[in-house]
Amino acid sequence: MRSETAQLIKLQDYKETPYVIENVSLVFKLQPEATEVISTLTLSKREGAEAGTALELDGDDLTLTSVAIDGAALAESDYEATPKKLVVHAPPADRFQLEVVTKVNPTTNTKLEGLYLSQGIYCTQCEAEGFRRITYYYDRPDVLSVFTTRIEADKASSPILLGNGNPQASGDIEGTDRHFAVWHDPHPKPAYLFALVAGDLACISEKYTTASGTPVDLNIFVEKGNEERADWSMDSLIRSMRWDEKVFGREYDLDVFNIVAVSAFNMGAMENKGLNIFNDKYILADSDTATDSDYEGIETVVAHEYFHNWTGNRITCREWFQLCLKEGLTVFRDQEFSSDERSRPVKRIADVIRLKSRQFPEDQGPLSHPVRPTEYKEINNFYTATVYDKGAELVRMIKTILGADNFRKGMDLYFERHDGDASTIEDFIKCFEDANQIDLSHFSLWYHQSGTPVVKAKGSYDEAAKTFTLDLEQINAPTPGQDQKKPFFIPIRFGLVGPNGDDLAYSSAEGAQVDGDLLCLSDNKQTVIFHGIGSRPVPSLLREFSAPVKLETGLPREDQIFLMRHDIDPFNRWQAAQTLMTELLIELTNGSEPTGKDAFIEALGHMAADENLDHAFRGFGLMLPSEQAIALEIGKDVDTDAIGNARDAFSKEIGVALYDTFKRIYDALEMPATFSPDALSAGKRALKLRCLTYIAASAGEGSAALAKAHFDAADNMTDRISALNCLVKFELAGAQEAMASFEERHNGTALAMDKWLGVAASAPSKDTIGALRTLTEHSAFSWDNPNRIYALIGGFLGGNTRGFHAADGSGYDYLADITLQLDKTNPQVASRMVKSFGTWKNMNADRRVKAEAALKRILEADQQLSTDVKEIVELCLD
Ligand code: B3K
Ligand code: ZN
Repeated sequence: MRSETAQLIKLQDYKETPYVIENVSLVFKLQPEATEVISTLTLSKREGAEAGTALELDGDDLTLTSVAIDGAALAESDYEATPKKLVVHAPPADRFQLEVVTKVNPTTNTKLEGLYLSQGIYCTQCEAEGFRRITYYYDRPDVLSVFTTRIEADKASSPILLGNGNPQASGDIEGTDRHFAVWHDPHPKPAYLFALVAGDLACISEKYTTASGTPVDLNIFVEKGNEERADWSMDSLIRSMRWDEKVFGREYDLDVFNIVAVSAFNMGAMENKGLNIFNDKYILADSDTATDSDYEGIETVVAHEYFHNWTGNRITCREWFQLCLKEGLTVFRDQEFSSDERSRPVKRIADVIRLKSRQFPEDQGPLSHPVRPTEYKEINNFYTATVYDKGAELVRMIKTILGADNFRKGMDLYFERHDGDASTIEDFIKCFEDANQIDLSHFSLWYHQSGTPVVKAKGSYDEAAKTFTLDLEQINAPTPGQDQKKPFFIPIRFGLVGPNGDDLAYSSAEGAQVDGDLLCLSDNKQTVIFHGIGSRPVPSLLREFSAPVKLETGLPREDQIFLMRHDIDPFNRWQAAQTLMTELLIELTNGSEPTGKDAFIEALGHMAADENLDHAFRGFGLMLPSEQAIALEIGKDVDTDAIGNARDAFSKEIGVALYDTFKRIYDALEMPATFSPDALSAGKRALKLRCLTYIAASAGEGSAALAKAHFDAADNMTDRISALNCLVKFELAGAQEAMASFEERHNGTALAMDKWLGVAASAPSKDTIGALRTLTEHSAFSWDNPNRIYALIGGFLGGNTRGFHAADGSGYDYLADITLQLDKTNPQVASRMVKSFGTWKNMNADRRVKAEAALKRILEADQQLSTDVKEIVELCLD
């Protein structure tokens, strides 16, 4: 083991800086291999700090050229400079100017953090701690300052020069073939929101007028030739801006809003003030290369980054422990936006699927942490589903508990009270409390206590007394670092469904806080008695998924089927189908023949064919839980082969039993002649393709031909890639030919080929790892671009459960190799991949032995591990 021990950062150690940075002036002399950065900071001593206190600025991998104070170069004894910090031992005055010159190399910056080159375009990524890779600074979110940026670059290769804020000046640099631009951002901001871009880019533009009449220039910059593929993003941006005015009363606050799409980017996008930088996957779309879910993803991410302008930028975080303050809230806002733009119930189902598939596993394993953690080693490891998606659920619960109007009052107060602040979760909660004279202290536990509560519910009807009794219990198992748990405050939306499918009214309720259709569980055990219930109800609990818990109702299968058919809450109709499928699949995995299977399949056919339901909803209704979801539900001693085989057999059985229904729906769904990504068309495609998948799974006569014909006739990526996936997954005739034809058609279009890599990575194979190694040699793949790695390696880890968890340990070994290799160039990407080990403790003994050995091999490897990877591996082994 050659790695250094990284420092544990603790929330309790938070201290303000002794100096404030009043303003920052930056000059970038861009050169591919040696960019000079001249930073002039106006600093003043914070009130209360001792005069002459040392100034300690953060750095990472920096080379100092010079340092001066108020125009005079410092003597060597006055300061200490290392790649990681700059310390001025005793600044001479309470207010002074510090001028620091550093040199950085954008070309060799493979971490894609700080200033780097992506396909000849200079760009930056500073969140969380990338600014310190550009210049020495107080690189922390609570130091806000006004930035002015001058960018100088070669005119021919970088005709476009972009910075934060508003453009102030531009021109040629006399006597050279270079030019400059000056950008000024009047809004004080932390360094993580700094950005610059320089390159040869094309752009599409629109004019926007805010609700109060201020004009804003909107521009989306893309690589030349991609202009038309940015139209959907522009449309999404304009709709987001309007929506935020209407729903949250928030307007944009600069003269320009620029978005730039780059191809090499570690995550989805970044909300830099006035200059969002995006992974091109979340900007570029046309029907030939993007699927319906890509269009949806673009709409969501464009909205998300835009919404950060208020929740994140104008009100930022005091320190990174408060990350959920901006991320959870902004995810909630983007979810609401998409719900308003599309179908609310369908969006809710999609969001819950995402939560359960990403956050629940995290919370059930060694990587579990609170939505607001209290310690970390590498902050980049905490941009997690827990912080983002569970964080959004907590905001949603506040809205559920308070009601829409009171929620809005709290949000209004938050914007009014904290505009310009670096805030905390406590500040946020206090706004809802103060605006509504309510105590949310018990509710707040959700931010601090990790783990997914299990809620058990058992109902009994007393016909004579006309009462319905609901026994509720919450079980909170220990999670890493939290052995003792307190009960959560859990809002449960509910209905008591009567025999004809309508909700039954109750005359009174006792035993818990109950108001209308909302019941709040606040203790470990509570019994609620509803009076005045005329007939035996079936309880429909946790409607709209009103809290991020695992609900166990123990309802008999016929009651679940009843809810699946009759519940007025669409979410719970879907959930009833999912619960049944999961139960049946677990029994099938264990080798038993479940009861009620045929009745369930029949009900599924009804749901699929029910014309009163949204197409997209019907598509979701037909979706079998993923292999990972079943594994998570089983929870321990998991055999992934048994799960995969059971799931294949069950989907075949459903396909055979409902073949006629699926074929009828498939044939009847006519698609418009021209492609449109709107929700209705996307929903129709989703339903049609779900039917095709079952038809393909049935392996009946004509299945392969139908899937191949669908592939051949496809005039859009959604149809093409789904049909290809059917052919490959079910190993149908024509699969290889279709793979070749897709490759021929899309070779050279990286984002389209990513999908091909994904299908190939999840294909059944006798030698999965051999196939993966061959794919890494394919011209469509590159180790230098995160999107390619996420497509191929991520496609394997997430989409090929049997391959990754292969009993011989080959998948685990491969991941260990990949992690060690990637860690040398891009630790963030390596860490993201190695997180797939997070569920290893749920596996059966043989697999556990192999996974543990692979994890230990990473830790003991003869190479310097990044903090990113080391922290995850250590947590996994803990
Ligand atoms: N705030 C960025 C994520 C930054 C990740 C740094 N490792 C994008 C977003 O959540 O909007
Ligand atoms: Zn965000």
